[in-house]
Amino acid sequence: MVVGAGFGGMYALYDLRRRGFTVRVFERGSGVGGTWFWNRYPGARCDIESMEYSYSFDEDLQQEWTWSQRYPTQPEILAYAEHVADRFDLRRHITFGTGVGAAAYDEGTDVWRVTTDTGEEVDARFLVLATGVLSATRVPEFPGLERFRGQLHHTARWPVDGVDVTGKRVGVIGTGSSGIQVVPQLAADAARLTVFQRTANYSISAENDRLTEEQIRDVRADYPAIREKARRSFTGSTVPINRQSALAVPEDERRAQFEARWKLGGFPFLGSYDDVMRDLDANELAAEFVRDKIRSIVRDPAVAELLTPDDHPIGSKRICVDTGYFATFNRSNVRLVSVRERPIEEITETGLRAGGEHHELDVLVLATGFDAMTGSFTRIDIRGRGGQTLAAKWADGARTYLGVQTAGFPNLFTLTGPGSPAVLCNMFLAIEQHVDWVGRALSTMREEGHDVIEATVEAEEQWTTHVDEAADGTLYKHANSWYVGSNVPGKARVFLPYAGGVGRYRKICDSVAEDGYRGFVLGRARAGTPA
Ligand code: N01
Repeated sequence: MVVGAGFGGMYALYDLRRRGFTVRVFERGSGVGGTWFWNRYPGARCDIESMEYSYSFDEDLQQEWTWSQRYPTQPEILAYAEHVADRFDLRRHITFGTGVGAAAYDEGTDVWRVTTDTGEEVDARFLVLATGVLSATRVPEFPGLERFRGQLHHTARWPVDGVDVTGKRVGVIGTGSSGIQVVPQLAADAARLTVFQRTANYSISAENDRLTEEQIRDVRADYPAIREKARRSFTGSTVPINRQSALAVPEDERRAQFEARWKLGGFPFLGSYDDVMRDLDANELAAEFVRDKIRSIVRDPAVAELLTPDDHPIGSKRICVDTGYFATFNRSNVRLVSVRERPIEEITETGLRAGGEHHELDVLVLATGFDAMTGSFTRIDIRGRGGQTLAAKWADGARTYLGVQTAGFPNLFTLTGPGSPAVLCNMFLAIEQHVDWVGRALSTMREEGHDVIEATVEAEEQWTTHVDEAADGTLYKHANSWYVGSNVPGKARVFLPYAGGVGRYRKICDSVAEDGYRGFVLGRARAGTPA
């Protein structure tokens, strides 16, 4: 059984089916696409380039699908998901409109008993959670939120029919990637837009453009090599990191390099120099360059100052990629309110009170993020050996082996889970690698007469320590972010992704498989395959 029909679940279905397994998928939404099904807010767009943010498993698919822009919009990515579902006839195995509420491992039969929120009970030998790592939405407990009589929308639960803000008074809480994307779009239509910012964020201009026929042709001609290069790279991208130190070059040369990377747009800016993500002094040089950009774009110096991040290294929180975000604050209908200086006191029937001032609002948008990396797993009542819940096991921080399994939960796979590099790279690359690894494991087990696989406690402990140490070589721990769970009150502060590099991670996973699934115990189920 696969839970979720986003890009992870779709590929898991495709791959396990072609390996001869019987697969059933449950999907909460009414269609495929996962993240791109739910995040329909205006301006939603991927921050990885389209020609790379796509499946590589089928050469015809990647040769035939034509992306229109360098950074694809949500509607285009959703259309791609639907195309893939049709092309590979995936829908007939997917039950839509059905979430999975609980799953319990029966130690007597080695079967997962899964209960859906429509009351169906289904047994499965293997349970693959493709529930996404940025899908469990987070709504802060603002006093009075339930009283608000206007329209209230979380960016990741945006209505299918859209929201018409023409002539309306709109408030947005949150200035992460979602807020930074939605703000310019809402500002264009709203009568008044108020942005409630707690932490100023770094954002790099996307420099998005339409793809030319020549660009598409060049990538297609070299697709297999490009994909392979990305798989073996550190960041999952083909744009190289400049191997020089930012501290070792003269100032004018450094400025020219930052400027060139800024013009390139998006994530590659962080690869301007080798040590930007590893050395605080090098990082500060890159951060100051971006702060200068903000000051040069935003006309009101006081607003520019509020928008200028100064409390965390650049890139230590997931860097944002925007289209016209900072310039939006030059519009006369847009106001920035620092809720750090003027904390949100309450939501009222007609708006929001912050720092003693009441803001009348017709529409309130929560761009407040997710219980990232663990929430979509722990919100399901998953019970492994001895009835232990996954939520309880991970209460002090997620512990996994390779990000793909956790001890005490046999035959349960957490696609792109905590302890894997997924969110630090191109999610498609991460998904394909995990699904291929799981599929290969299940095929090998079948050939060898095994049908139970479980990570050992020792392997899990070693991996969890390794994940923590890998982050020590970076600046990620210097920020409060969803990478460390600090955006969710009460969540253990643990660095969740694997920061040791995508290529290295792949090698480790491959070597574990080649070594007879080192760190896993393989065995035989106590009862036959469930019907
Ligand atoms: O969520 P976030 P997101 N009072 O957690 C604020 C991916 N993504 O949905 O920083 C006031 O980053 C919070 O403030 P602070 C991408 O990986 C990708 O924007 O905690 N404010 C912050 O400003 C991304 O990193 C794309 O002080 C409150 C914001 O809400 C990840 O998803 C697009 C608050 C939350 O920012 C998450 O991004 C969108 C409170 N009580 C998302 N609580 C692209 O591909 C929270 N905030 C481009």
